[in-house]
Amino acid sequence: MIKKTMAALSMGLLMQLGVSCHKPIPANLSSVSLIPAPVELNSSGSSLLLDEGTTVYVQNDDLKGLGTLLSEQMASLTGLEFNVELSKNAPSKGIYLAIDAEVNVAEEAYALTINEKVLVLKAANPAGIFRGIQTIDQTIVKHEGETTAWIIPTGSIVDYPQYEYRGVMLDVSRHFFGVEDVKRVIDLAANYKINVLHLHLTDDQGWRIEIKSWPKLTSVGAQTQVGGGEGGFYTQEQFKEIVAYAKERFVTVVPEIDMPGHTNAAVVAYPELNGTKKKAELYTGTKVGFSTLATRKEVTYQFVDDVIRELSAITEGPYIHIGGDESHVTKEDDYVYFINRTKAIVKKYNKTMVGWDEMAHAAIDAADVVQYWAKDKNAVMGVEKGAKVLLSPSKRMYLDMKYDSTTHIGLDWAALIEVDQAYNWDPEKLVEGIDKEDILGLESPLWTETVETMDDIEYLVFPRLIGHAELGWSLPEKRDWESYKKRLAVHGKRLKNKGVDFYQSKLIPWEIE
Ligand code: TNX
Repeated sequence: MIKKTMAALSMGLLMQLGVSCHKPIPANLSSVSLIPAPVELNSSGSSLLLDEGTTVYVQNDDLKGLGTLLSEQMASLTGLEFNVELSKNAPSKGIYLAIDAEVNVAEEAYALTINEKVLVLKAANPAGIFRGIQTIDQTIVKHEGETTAWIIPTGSIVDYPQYEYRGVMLDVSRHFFGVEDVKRVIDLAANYKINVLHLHLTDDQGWRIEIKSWPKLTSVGAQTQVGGGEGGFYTQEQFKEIVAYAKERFVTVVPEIDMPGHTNAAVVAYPELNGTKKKAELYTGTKVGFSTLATRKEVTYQFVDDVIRELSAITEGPYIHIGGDESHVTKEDDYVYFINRTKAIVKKYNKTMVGWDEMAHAAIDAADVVQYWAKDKNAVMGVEKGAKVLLSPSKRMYLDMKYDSTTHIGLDWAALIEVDQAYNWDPEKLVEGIDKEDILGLESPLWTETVETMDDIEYLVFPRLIGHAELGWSLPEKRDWESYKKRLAVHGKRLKNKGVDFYQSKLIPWEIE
């Protein structure tokens, strides 16, 4: 009797203190489907319960935005609401985000420890916290017992990326996509720890970025797109909005002005820049390699200087991409002359020059980045000149390639790229003569000749980008197709919840309900 009273009393006391008396649900952190696979993970077999009372604490004001972001991501997954509060010290209960200089194995590294009461996410900088938040989001499991509960399995994770540059490219020239579409791409990609958005801003079919000193680039050059639609462009304010949005998600925007080829839209606007004898007209087809700037005229370098100056001023990241691909009507020595002069201009504005692999023919060096897409020889030449390589092998990473011969959009000139073809390869072993230390990272380009809507984007990007994200982040020994396809299967539900119109490959045992 006395015992019972005591028990009731202490129970009452606990309730008064607001301590819930649930028994932790056993769970296994190792069987959670994390993509990219983390470097180190230990499971301790129990779980932390998430409910309306769970608070996200942040160590300082600078982390408030990230705390809010986590609470929003968790809310959209669970339907629960989570408060965000400031707390200098780790709380005894809840979720805690804190800066810790010792989590410094690599840039973007983070450490996660989860017990039955508290989850602590630590990183040396906010970028690491952001990556860790994406992991937390993926560890949340819906437990369906007598009642449904949202839990996070207990254990610990220490994680960091293999490559510092993990990008996705969107061609907004062949078909234009507005600011909201671009933001959605950033959000979806950032969930998988992608940290670069490359915008292919100019091409034969349209010039998509306002340049104040050369206004006809957009008033004339942005008026159409592939198929004859109305095209469009970003004002500098809109571009800054994209850069700021990306920055909040620790994504760097890399703007590309494709030159000296792929410049039909520019030379229609300013015929004095035209390096061919033919009069240029607005173009809505899909051929490549017919246009060039006048590489030996000074006005061209005034143009390049103005464009790079204005673009650099609104680009926060270190990179400016100058294109340099498929300049089929530019003579080789004119091409080299053009790249060399452009390199000096990019340098003058304190940016790092990136260019497609043909650029390796010019006088490039350790300050530059060569983006491998077509030719091993070019990429190796770039490395021999000291440049870093960004890997975008068209046979593995081109998101505009069809999945199989029945895919309703996309091209097939490089390959048919099923989900396994996109995933099952090793960046370090791709090209003989290019080793891990030569590789800056990986990037998945989406060219949009056949891509007209956000649904089209989603269909070609997902799920292949998710596999590329793992290639760029995870250790080679943690990557395995059999494991990956089971983990990806679970992400089907997540993609569906976010309304992503992804390709439901038959190779994946999707768990979509
Ligand atoms: C090649 S990749 C191109 C693009 C096209 C793409 C279509 C590269 C540097 N140039 O201009 O859009 O193929 O797949």
